[in-house]
Amino acid sequence: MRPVNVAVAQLGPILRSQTRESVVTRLISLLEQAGRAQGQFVVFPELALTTFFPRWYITDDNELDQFYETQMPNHHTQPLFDRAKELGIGFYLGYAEIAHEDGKKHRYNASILVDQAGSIIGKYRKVHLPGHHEHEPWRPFQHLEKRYFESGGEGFNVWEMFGGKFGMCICNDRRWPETWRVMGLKGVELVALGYNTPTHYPPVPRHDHLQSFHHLMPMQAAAYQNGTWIAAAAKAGEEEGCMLLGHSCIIAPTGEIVAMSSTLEDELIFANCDLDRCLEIKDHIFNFKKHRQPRHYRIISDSGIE
Ligand code: CDV
Repeated sequence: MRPVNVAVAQLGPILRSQTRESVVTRLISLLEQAGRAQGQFVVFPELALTTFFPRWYITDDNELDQFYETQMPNHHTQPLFDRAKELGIGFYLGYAEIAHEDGKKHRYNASILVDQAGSIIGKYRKVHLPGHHEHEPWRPFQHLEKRYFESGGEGFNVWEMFGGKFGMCICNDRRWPETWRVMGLKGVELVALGYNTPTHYPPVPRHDHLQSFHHLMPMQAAAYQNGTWIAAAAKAGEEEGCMLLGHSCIIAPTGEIVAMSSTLEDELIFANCDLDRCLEIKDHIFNFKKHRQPRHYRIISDSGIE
């Protein structure tokens, strides 16, 4: 057995007026609650330090920059790292990143894996950016991720943690089978992810009632098809007039949901995830070495859409 006591820390809404200090205080409170319940690894949502700012068209770069971190940890988030280290808890955290690389300023929707000693051991930059690039006034709210972020260049990796292989992705990535299969091929055993999913999808509003189904169905399939645990944390509830899906969850390698949030507020859910259970799938029904037929899959990576 390789058990890891995983806690998913769902967040309720974060208003635009709320300070980083007040948000980090909420994160620390959830971390401490997780610690009291013997949690070893805590998963926070996507863009967990701010409101979901891509819902606004912001033309002033200085105003936009307020939502990003230029360093991690920084003076706002250091107390979270310090408390996690004291409690011996690892965590996943999503945030907006400004990076200065090749003499240029880059913006990413990023996440990190922090080990029990408080060190960042992994960084991920969101690959699948949903939404649009230009202001679309017909929408009740914008989804300007394509304007405010670049797609990450490092792809989907896995890192050694808790004696297993941990991976990361962010929100829209969870809908793409390729996200999971790449990590699956790298032997992933637990994937942490955060999300901000509006329950209203302006381009196809007839799917609004399916938001929870379209959130759970690809992750349950992915957990099963790749033999991995999945821990998914929502930013939930009505945030600045936009309702965000809850249903934070932990999914077993069998595809079964073993824990799910029941509010749209700050809430913790737990599962004791035995990483050895991944072998029930990886060694048998989805034994890649024995059963995959990659020669028939080339179009997926070679050419994409013709
Ligand atoms: N933050 C996201 O990536 N949200 C998208 C919405 C816009 C569809 C999602 O896939 O949940």
